[in-house]
Amino acid sequence: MALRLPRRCGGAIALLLLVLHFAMFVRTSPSPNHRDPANYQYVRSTCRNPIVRKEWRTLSKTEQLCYLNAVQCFLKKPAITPKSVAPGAVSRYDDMVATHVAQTFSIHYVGHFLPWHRWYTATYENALRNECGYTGAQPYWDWTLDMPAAKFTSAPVFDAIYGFGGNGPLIPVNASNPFEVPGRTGGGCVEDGPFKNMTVRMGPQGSVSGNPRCLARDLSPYFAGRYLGMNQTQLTLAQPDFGWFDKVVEGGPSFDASGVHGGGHYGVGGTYGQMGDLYASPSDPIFFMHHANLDRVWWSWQARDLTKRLTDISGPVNLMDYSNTMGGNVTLGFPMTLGVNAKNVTVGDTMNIMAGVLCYDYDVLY
Ligand SMILES: *[C@@H]1O[C@H](CO)[C@@H](O)[C@H](O)[C@H]1NC(C)=O
Ligand SMILES: *[C@@H]1O[C@H](CO)[C@@H](O)[C@H](O)[C@H]1NC(C)=O
Ligand SMILES: *[C@@H]1O[C@H](CO)[C@@H](O)[C@H](O)[C@H]1NC(C)=O
Ligand SMILES: *[C@@H]1O[C@H](CO)[C@@H](O)[C@H](O)[C@H]1NC(C)=O
Ligand SMILES: *[C@@H]1O[C@H](CO)[C@@H](O)[C@H](O)[C@H]1NC(C)=O
Ligand SMILES: [Cu+2]
Repeated sequence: MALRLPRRCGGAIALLLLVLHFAMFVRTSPSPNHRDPANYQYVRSTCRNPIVRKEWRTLSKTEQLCYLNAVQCFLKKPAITPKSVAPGAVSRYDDMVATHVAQTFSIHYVGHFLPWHRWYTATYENALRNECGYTGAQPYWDWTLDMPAAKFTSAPVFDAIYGFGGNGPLIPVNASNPFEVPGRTGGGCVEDGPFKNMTVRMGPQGSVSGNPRCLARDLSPYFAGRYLGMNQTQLTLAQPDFGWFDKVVEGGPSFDASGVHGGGHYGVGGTYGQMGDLYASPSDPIFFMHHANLDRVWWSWQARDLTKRLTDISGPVNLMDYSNTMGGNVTLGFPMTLGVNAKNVTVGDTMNIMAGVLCYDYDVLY
């Protein structure tokens, strides 16, 4: 399907959006700390006009198509990763997935999990803007609005025209993947929407040699219902320090000990969908919608006590090393890389979404 190209992407509807945006504030009363003008001055030291990330369903239809169209463009741009690094990378989109695949075990269940994924999502947002003419900000998917479980599959993000398409057909679990995500309902190739014919190349597992296959989804409303509700989100936000906050976001590796992070990955990806693949999960464009919301959870948590939380970082340098037997904790100076996709930064560079290398805001916080 040729995605219907909106006549113009950006500008004309800004006024209407401003009005909608304002109406939303009045309705949901965001956390007072964040909107406190004194605090705002303090946060926005170098970022005068942050782009504002909004929830998918609050975008106009034109804005939604402009975003989806920019993703299609990025899927067609030629890769820049050297063949020696990722021989199978064909598109710029593959470049992004390849860097995640290659670093899988050094960016999850570590102290810099949230900082790395903040920089990763912002880099994707910048790429859509700088390389594909997108003029908006990265939207986010507030899954708490699609709860309870019975409402999950009708979430606006799964819309076939103004969304990322829906589930794949049901494929029974077999011996090739014994990890049956509870409540899974799909597993086959996505059957509708703009990414129906998308070619996924990176993965499975650590492979970057190129394994062309379809984009698959395996929705589990049950799993999503268990971990993506306001109850789990509030539990996350109630954590006293970054160490606990990060642990509750990431949860444990078992399905029964998930957090909001795993809730989105397995709720969408199940057993056979890419979102459920720890390595190649960014292959599904919905990944960035989910991670923008996780980032919003983190920023919501930070904004409740900026004085302390703009610099609060801890957690292991090494995978799952929560008792520090293999090494120490991550600190603000800890280096992070996205390969060819962005310049190298430190954890400290990513703590404030409105300073230094970052310059975006959220319309509404938790
Ligand atoms: C997918 O590809 C098939 C065959 O090339 C084509 O008929 C179909 O319209 C395409 N669908 C989309 C959504 O692009
Ligand atoms: C198991 O299912 C996967 C996913 O559909 C499929 O690719 C694979 O061929 C199946 N394996 C067997 C042994 O049936
Ligand atoms: C949140 O609600 C869901 C759905 O009722 C439930 O399965 C889950 O255990 C609850 N989580 C918490 C932390 O209370
Ligand atoms: C690492 O951070 C955790 C909190 O995330 C803390 O409990 C622990 O004492 C720290 N370990 C070291 C060696 O500083
Ligand atoms: C960025 O960091 C990576 C990993 O440490 C390193 O290999 C690379 O050379 C660095 N790039 C630059 C431009 O410093
Ligand atoms: Cu990840």
